[in-house]
Amino acid sequence: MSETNSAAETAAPHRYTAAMAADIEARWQDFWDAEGTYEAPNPTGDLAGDPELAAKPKKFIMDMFPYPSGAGLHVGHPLGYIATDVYARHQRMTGHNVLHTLGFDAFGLPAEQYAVQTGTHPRVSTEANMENMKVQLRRLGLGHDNRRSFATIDAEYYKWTQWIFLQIFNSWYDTEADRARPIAELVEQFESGTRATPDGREWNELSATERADLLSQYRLAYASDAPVNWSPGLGTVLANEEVTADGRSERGNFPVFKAKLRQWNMRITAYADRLLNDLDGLDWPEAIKLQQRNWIGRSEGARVKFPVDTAGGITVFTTRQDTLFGATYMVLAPEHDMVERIIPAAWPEGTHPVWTGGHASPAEAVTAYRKQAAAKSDVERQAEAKDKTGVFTGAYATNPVSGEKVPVFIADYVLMGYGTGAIMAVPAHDARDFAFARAFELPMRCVVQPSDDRGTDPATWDDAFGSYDAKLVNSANDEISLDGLGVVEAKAKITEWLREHGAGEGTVNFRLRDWLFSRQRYWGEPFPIVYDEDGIAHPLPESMLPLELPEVEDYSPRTFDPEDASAQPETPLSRNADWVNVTLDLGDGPRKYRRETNTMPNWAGSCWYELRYLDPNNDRQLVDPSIEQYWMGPREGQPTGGVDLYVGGAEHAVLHLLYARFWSKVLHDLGHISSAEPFHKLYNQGMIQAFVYRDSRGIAVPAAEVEERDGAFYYAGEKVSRVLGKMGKSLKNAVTPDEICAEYGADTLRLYEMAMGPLDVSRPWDTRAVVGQYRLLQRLWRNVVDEETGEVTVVDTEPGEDTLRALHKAIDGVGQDMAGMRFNTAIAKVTELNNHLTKAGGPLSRSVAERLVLLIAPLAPHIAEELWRRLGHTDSVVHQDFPVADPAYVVDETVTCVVQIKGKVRARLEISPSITDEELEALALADDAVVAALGGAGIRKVIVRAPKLVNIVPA
Ligand code: ANZ
Repeated sequence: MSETNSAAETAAPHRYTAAMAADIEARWQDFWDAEGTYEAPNPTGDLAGDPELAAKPKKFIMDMFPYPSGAGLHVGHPLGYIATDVYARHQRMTGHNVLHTLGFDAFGLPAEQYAVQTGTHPRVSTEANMENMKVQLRRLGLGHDNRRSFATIDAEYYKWTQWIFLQIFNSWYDTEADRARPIAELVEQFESGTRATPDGREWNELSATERADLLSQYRLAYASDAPVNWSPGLGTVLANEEVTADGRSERGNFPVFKAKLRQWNMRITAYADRLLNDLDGLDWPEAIKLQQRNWIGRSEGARVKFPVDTAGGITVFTTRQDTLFGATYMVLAPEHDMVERIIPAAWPEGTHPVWTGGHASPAEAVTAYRKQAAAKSDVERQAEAKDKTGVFTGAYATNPVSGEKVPVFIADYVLMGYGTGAIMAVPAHDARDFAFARAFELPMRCVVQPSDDRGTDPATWDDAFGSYDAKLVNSANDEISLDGLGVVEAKAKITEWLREHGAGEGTVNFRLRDWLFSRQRYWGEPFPIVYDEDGIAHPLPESMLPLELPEVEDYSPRTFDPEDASAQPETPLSRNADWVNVTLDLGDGPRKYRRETNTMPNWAGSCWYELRYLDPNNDRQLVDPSIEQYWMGPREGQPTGGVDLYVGGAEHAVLHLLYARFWSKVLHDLGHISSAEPFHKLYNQGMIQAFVYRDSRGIAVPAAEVEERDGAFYYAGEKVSRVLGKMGKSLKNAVTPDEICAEYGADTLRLYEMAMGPLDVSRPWDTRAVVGQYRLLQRLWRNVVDEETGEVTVVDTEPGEDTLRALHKAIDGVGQDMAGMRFNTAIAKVTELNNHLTKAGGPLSRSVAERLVLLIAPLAPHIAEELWRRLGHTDSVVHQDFPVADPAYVVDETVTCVVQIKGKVRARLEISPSITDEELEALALADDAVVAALGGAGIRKVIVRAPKLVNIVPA
C-alpha cells in the first residue's frame, strides 16, 4: 500500500484520516471532560494526612493568559499553550501532581476598543469572544483543570483584586524592617509619639485632612497630583511602562504629554532594591533579567548642594562626584521649582549674548523656553545626537569644592523626573554637557587624565572623555586633593568630604518611578474607595466587596484631539450620578460619599492570577495559606517560591512581570502568602511568523491564494513581493487552528507546531509542511492497527536486539528532551523510532507498541489515548508512567556529524548512522552551540548530508 496512492487512501476503511482524527479527538475530549482527567487535587489541610499526595512532587505550570480578542486565534497564538501542555503531560507521566489551567485577562483597553468599534457592551463582546476562544482551544486537546479557570472580569475574582488594592492602600513601607506593614501600626507610632509628625505637632492636634495627607505620603497606594503621561487621543493617562521609546502610547500610537493630574499611584519604588536583588534567585532568561535591572536602574552616586546667594542652594544628583572640580556650570530641568526663586529681574552685567536666547530678561527667557520644552516627550529630550538647547537663568551658584561661581541654566536634556531634576555639568567628561558647553561657549576643565593622547585641554577635543579607567587631575583645594587617585577612590574620598562639610552625601538613585495606577476607562475594576465631603479617601470595608462595575449605557471613553495637551480627561463612570453619589455607613453612621470614578489599569487583574488558580472558589480568602504553601511555597532551589514554569512572550519583560512581582512582595510582607516571587522559572517562546505578500501598491494580498512559479510569487496573475512578518488578519496571512484541525486533526497541528524548531526561536509557518506530521501519525497508526480490518496487529513476542536498541534510545532521548522542553528533537526521535519500526516490517511486539504510544502521548494525546485503549487498557493514557530506558540498550555505535555555519565548524553531534536528513537538520538547528553561533540570525539555507555533515547558511 503506497501513501501516495489516493485510491488506497479512500479504500482502506480504518486508515487514520482527518475524519477519523476528528472522531477520535472529539470523543476523548468529551471523555476527559466528563472524567475530570486533568483535575489536580489540592492538599486538604496537612499533607502528612495525605500520603498519596505527599509522595508526589508538585508542578505548577502556567501560560500567560490571553486577552479574549474579537479576532479569535490564529495558529501562532497556541504555540506556548501546546508547549506547556506537552510539558505538563510529560510531568504527569513522570509522577508529578500537575496544576495546569488557563483563564482570561478580560479587562482593559483592547477588549474595550473592540467593544466600542462594534458598538456592543464590553461585557457582551468580551464574553462572546471568550466563548469563541474556548471552543478553539478545546479542540487542541489542552489538558487543563477547567474547574480552576476564570476571567478577570468575574466579580468573584475582582472582588479579590479590589481586596488586594485595599491591602496595599492600608499599608506602608517600613524601611527599617525592610517590609510593608499595616498602616494602623504607623498611626500607632504617630499617636504614641514614637514617630514625630513632620512639623512636630501631636497626632491628635492634626485635622482629619492633615492626617489623611500625612498618611498618604506613606501608603503603598496613594493619590497625588504629579505630572503624568496624558494621552488625549486615547482619553486616558498611562504608566511609564506603557509609553514607547518614541514617547507615544504603546496602544494606538498617540502622542503622550506630561500633565499635572490627580491620579492613583502604587509605591513600587519602595521595593526597588528587593525587586532587583530577588532577580538573582529566579530561573529567568538573562535578557529579561537585564531588562528588569535596566528598568529599575539602580545608580550609586551622591547628592551635592551648590549654594546660591539668593535662595539657599541647588541639590544635584551625580554618579560622578569625583569630577566635582570640573563642574563649570549647572543645569536645572525647565520645570524645576527653584527656577522662580533664583532668577534675577535683569540679566547680570556682561552676560554672553548666546546665553540669553535673545530675550530681554531672564523671566521672559524662562517662560519661552518652558513652553518649547513642554511640547517634547522625555525621550525626545534625551535623544543623544540632538543639538543641545537651553537658556541662562541669570543666576550663579557656587561650586562647593572649587569655590568658583558657576552659571545656572535650564535645558531640556535634564529631566524633572530623575534624581533631583538638577545636574552639575562636567563638560570635559560627559558627552551631553560637552555638546551643550560647545554650543553656549562655556568653560571646560579636564579633571580626569585622558588615557589616550588627546592631552588635557578640552578646547582641543572632539568629544568628552568619559572613561572610568583613569586618574584624577586638577582636583585639589586647600583642604582636599583627589589628584592621582582612581575614580573609585576619588568618589569615596570626595563623598566623605562632602558629608563632613554638610555639602552632600552618598546616595542611591533609581530610574524606577511609582506605578501610575488609574485610568479614565469604563472597562476595568472600580476602585473600592469613596470620598467624604472633605475629599478624604476612605476604603470600603471588605463586606462591601466586590464593588461591581455598574451596567451603563455610555461606556465609551472620552477622547480628544491627540495633539490637545490641555484637554482634561473625563472618566466614563463619572457620568452616572446614581452610582457616584451614595450614602454609606462606614462605621460612623450613614454619611454621604462620592465614589472614585477612575478604574484600575488592565495590569491589575494579571498581578495575582496565579494565586487564584490555586483556590478559585474560596470566598473567605484570596487563597488558603496551606494550599498556597503547597503549590508555591519556597523550597530547595526556589528560595522565593513561585510557579514552577511560566511561559509567555518576551514583550512582557517589564510591565506585567514587574507589577506581579511587586504585588507578590506586598502580599508576602503582609503575611498572606509564603512565596515572595510569583514566577520561579520563566520561559519565552518564539513567535510563529508568516509570509506577507504585497502587490505593487504595497497592499497585502491573501497569502493562501498566492502561487509560486520558479521562485517568484503571483497573485491573480500579478507578481507580488514576499517578506517574513507577523501573522494577522490585517496582513491577510492568518491561518486558524480550526482550518488545520479540520484538514488534519489537532494532533497533527500540535506535532507540527512543536516540530517547527526550538521553542524559543521564531519560525515561519508553512501550511504545506504540516502534512509531514500527519504522515507520521498515519504511519504510527498503521504500525498498530490493520487499516483494512481495524484490528490491532501487535504480537506478544519480544522484539529483536535491533529494535530494542532503537526503542530504548528513543525512550532515553525523548524523556530528556521533554524535560528540557526540546520538543522538536523529541519529535525527531519518535519519528526515527517509528521509521525504524516501519522499515523492520511485520507486526510490532506489544511491549514496543505500548511504549511507542506512551512516548508520543504528551505530543499527540488523542491518538495515543485511542491506541492505548485499543491495545486493551481500561484506564487513561494520561496518568500512565512514562517509559524508562534500559541503559544496556542506550549506548550504541554513533558517528560524528560536523555542523558548519558559513563553512566554519561550530558543533559536532554524536548521532545514529541511520539518521535521516530531516532528523539531522532538526538536531543540528537545536544544538546549543549552533543556536549561539547563529545569534538569532535567520537561516537562508541548510545543506544536509546525513550522517556526516550539516552546513548552515545564515540569512
Ligand atoms: C556629573 C557627571 C559627570 C555625570 C560625568 C556624568 C558623567 P545614571 O547613571 O543614569 O544614573 N543626571 C542626573 N540627573 C539627571 C536628570 N534629571 N536629567 C538628566 N541627566 C541627569 O546618570 C546619572 C548622571 O546623569 C548624573 O551624573 C548626571 O550627570 C546626569 F563625567 O553628574 B552626572
